[in-house]
Amino acid sequence: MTRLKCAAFLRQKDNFCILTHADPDGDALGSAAGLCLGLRALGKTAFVLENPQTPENLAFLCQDLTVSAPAENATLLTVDVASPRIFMKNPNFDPEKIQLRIDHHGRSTSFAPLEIVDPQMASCAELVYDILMELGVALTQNMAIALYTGVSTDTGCFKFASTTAHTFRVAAACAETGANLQPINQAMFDTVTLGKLRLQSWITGHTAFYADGQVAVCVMPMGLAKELGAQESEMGGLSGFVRSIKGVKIAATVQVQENENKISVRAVPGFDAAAICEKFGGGGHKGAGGAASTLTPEETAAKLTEAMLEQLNNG
Ligand SMILES: [Mn+2]
Repeated sequence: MTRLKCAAFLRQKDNFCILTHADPDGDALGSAAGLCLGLRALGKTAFVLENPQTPENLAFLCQDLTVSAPAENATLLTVDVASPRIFMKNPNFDPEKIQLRIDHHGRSTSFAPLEIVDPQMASCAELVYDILMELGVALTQNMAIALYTGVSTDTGCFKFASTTAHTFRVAAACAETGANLQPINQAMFDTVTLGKLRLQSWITGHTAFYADGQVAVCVMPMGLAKELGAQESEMGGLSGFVRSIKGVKIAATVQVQENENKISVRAVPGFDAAAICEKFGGGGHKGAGGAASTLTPEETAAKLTEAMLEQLNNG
């Protein structure tokens, strides 16, 4: 689906309810908020469906835009959702009723009758921006704050290889609204909670290194966050911390949970994190991927390490 056709669809419909994914990140929530505000600016009725896993530091994005359940006649659409496996954990929507998927994940599983998926976009927020421009929406400061949060967080503050000229153009358009973007940068990239620091400290003592330190895997036992006085929500992005250790090309964390093990993989350019995650039915981007494994933690770590070493040697 082109941007033009997507804009035509949105113009024609009304009563939108925007869905994000499980463990929503800045891009999911920023894209949802930006799109919601943009649709409202066109005179439409639009809401973001409440995501119970919204982290505290991102709660400001959709604060005044949410509903707990979609209206009967709602037009359901998703942003940044790569697969039905990661639908948000709000039981009040019917996945069969999703009409449109807006996404930027190259490796993904189709689930909606209408889809616009552009893997050239470093963030879903960039695609939302393009669609809003196609719709003739004038960017407001609130929209800019939402979209900038999506763009900046999905690119690690414009550091990832996925960052393009388009990414900077969208960020520039956000800045041109006069919105104060510095607090977002400070909150997202220049602030670390004590809980997260404790988790990182634990990781430094419990990471296994392979292939001369090029591959690193850290298995985090169930209840670790609680034990360290950290929040579950502070466990996001820890694979990126492991990846930042000098010499590491491919890093993974395994979070042992009640019914499954949550896998997160990060890779430097030249390697493919998503390909590793696909072995567990997950997906993502080359730089970052995720999956869930129902094997035991030991089996998960063994299979994961094998896939990472294979990627290191053949990727
Ligand atoms: Mn994204």
